[in-house]
Amino acid sequence: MGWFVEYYNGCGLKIKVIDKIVEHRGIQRIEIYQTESFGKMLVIDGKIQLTEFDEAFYHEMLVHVPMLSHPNPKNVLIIGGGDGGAAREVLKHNPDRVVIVEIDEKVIELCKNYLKIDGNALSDERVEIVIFDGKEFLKKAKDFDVIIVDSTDPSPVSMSLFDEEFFSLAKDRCDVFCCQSQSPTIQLNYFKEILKNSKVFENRRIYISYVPTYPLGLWSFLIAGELSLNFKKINRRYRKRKIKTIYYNPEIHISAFNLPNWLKEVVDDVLNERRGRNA
Ligand code: SPD
Repeated sequence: MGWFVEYYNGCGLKIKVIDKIVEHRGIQRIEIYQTESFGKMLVIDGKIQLTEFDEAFYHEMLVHVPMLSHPNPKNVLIIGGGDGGAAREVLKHNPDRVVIVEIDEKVIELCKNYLKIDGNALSDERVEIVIFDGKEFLKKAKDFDVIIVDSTDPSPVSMSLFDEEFFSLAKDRCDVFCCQSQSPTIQLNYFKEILKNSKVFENRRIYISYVPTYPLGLWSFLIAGELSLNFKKINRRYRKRKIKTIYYNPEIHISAFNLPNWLKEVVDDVLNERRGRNA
């Protein structure tokens, strides 16, 4: 069929597509493609959200780092995540209840029918799906053990999930919070904004992962709350919960917090409210 190209600041990723499986234009433009090398691919508003080839690299790191930071996560909130990949990973921890708050019901419908990466999580009886704005939901929400934000890139639809008010609401409603925080290499402004806006969390930390089909391959996550970076503890929980993963392991969990010097400097500058080299 041709090539799909995702453009970022001054460069782009070009992926050979065989077929467009479905497209819907509503509050977001949702497309699902069959690619030549990466299986099916979900694109929202022109940005790759996942490919079958590497979605686990992202979802496992987004989910297992916060879930294993908690001693007993039974009640979990996912904001976004309408494709069901994050819920699939959360269910591996045997929670009592998982609430997915997704603003765009078409994401759920199309992913359930055409993408099918959720491992039936979207139909699991422990999973409750609420079609609503994530921030508005939080205003009235009760407490969760873990809140995970699996959002799209900042856009008019998702922007409210990245501001100070959102982080402040989230802080009051969970023990452990985690969100995706964009590419620190090619989306540095977004990355710094997220870090800055989350200052309500006293002990927030950044960790990174490799996701080949995301901008420049290096992806970041922000985690906050009651954290533990003790390898023995994380490893014990991973084994006790009998988690099976293809990317995540407790060694990677700990090492993901070791940032390269340039990124450490950016993070330190924001945390200390300094105007650094990269301001
Ligand atoms: N451009 C990459 C944005 C990735 C964040 N969202 C991914 C959603 C997959 N569940």
